[in-house]
Amino acid sequence: MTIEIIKKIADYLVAAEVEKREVVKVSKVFKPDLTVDEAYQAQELLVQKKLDEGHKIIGPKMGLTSKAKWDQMGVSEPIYGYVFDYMLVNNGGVLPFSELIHPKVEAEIAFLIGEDIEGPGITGAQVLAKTQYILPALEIIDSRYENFNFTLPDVIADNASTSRVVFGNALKKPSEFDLELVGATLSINGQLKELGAGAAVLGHPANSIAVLANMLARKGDKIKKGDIILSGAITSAVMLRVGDFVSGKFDGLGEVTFFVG
Ligand code: 0L1
Ligand code: MG
Repeated sequence: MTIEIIKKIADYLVAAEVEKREVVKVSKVFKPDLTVDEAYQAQELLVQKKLDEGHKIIGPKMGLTSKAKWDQMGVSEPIYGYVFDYMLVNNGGVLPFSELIHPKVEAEIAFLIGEDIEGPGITGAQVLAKTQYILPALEIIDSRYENFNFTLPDVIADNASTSRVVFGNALKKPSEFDLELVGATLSINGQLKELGAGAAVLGHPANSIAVLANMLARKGDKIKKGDIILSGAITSAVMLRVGDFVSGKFDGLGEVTFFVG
């Protein structure tokens, strides 16, 4: 019975994304006692549907990686989702607003992984040793839920609100940086909206990737060589509107921009 509900949840959320319409949270429509494990099962089915349609995974992504977001959601662990190839927007390119529901943008550091990383027990230092490059990124999140009203299982099932990503052009060795101190600013139409440093992401962005490896290990999975992984938001997320020119500047990693068309 539960598996039937989980399938319905995955179908419902894929349809909401494809049809670009906000929906009532799945914990209200399908299962008020939806657990985190069941939500990840629904996310796995959603991911499988996209793979079956021919989309390719760019890498997992981490969400809810700041103390502020934990307090807001009443949780004490981050979540993960998956970025697909159809979600990529060119640096300096156009993000078509009509493809999305109510998008927000946040600044993140991404990790290009050089060797498989298999938990449990992975540390941030081990992640850094297996990271080929780091690169700056702007993540566009677009919760499929009406009025951003969701619980933790709801957002997990919704692929952690993943929607679009703009990667910067700089590929830098992690050893050149003290990533907890890397600052980022997020500006819209030339106005500074948010700022932060890498330490906002679980104390150090590599810690977030280590947590991911350890979470994936619970289901017998691992981080794979070649994955490009968003480590979590350095800044708060900012609502986007048609006509916005968005710029994220990262200390030592350059600028990432896009225009909302
Ligand atoms: O990338 C993320 O931090 C996902 C956040 C999920 C919650 C939201 O949509 O705000
Ligand atoms: Mg994010």
